[in-house]
Amino acid sequence: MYGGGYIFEETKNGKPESEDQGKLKNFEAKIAAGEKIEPSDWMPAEYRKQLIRMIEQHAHSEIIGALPEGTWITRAPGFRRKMALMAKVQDEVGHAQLLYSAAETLGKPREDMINDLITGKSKYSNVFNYPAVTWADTAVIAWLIDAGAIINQVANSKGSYGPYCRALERICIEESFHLKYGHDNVVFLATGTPKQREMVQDALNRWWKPIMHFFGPSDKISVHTETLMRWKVKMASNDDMRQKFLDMYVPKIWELKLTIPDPNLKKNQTSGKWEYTEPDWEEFKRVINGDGPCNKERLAVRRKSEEKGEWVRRALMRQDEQYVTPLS
Ligand code: FAQ
Repeated sequence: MYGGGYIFEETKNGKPESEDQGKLKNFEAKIAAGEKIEPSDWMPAEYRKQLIRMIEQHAHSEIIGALPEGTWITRAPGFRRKMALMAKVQDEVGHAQLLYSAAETLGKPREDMINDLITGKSKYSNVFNYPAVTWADTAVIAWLIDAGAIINQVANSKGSYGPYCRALERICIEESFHLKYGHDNVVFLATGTPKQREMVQDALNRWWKPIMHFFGPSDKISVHTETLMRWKVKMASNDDMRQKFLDMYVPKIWELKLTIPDPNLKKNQTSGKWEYTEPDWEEFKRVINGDGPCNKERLAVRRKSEEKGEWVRRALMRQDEQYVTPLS
């Protein structure tokens, strides 16, 4: 079992169970047959470890992902947009809850996951370390980042780990509402006054690079893809997901007569693949390792809400019968 100190190896007669070739064969045969692996099923320690890493990072991304757009709730133009944005942000936090629950089925306690987030030990998506400078940024996030998330998550919802796949299915249904909301906002701005068009073009210029990074490092340098694809945790490589996004969304962006800030972006008619300027992977590494424009701010907000909510959690857990609220 998953235990204190995160020892993932299960042992049998002193031998790590992950070395049990018979079980491994059955496990891989099940995956090859398209069956789901459930929490009580035997799984190799590395599969468990990889799933915890990926689902936990995904959960953190949803909860931190609520912050860039969340800062616009009070400033959204008009009551209708304010309500829609509030509902979207609330959905994203709900996705985090679903994902933390899915990760918990693998044995890592939620408190430990939150602790790893706020101490900077765990990663979360690069994109949420950039600021939403204007209202148009929220439109671009809701359209294109949600689109990228859907491409990734619809594919991976057909994967091998039952609890994660079921969470992804539900998340994708909600994300598709977000995408429509984001598209509506982008179209409104792109077909509006020259100032509104300029705002949305500026936002696209700011977000293009983080969006290209969003799908993960190129297949040449991706660390985990091979193992994760073998075990059907990832159903396509980072580059293939990026290509799919370009295929689906570049034409839609061009349709709005917006300019994509990459002079090298074009579809190679022979290979059928998009060519683009290789994203700066050094910048990507800096951002995911804590040195992006908003990393410190994002984690400070999470730390603060963790501190402020501590009394509620303690009261709920009834660890302190004599509990008094901070106001008393
Ligand atoms: N950001 O070997 P690979 C959303 C790390 S949800 C940060 O290729 P892998 C909803 C990676 O962890 C968005 N780190 O890794 C929303 C690894 O580091 P490690 C989140 C990244 O796992 C919308 C290292 O680089 N989605 O947006 C990123 O095979 C709007 C090497 O990379 C998910 O989490 C990145 N972009 O592939 C919310 C989906 N890419 O752990 C609010 C599930 C890579 O060794 C508003 N995750 N890294 O230290 C996945 O599909 C995969 O984990 C990838 C990365 C594709 C993200």
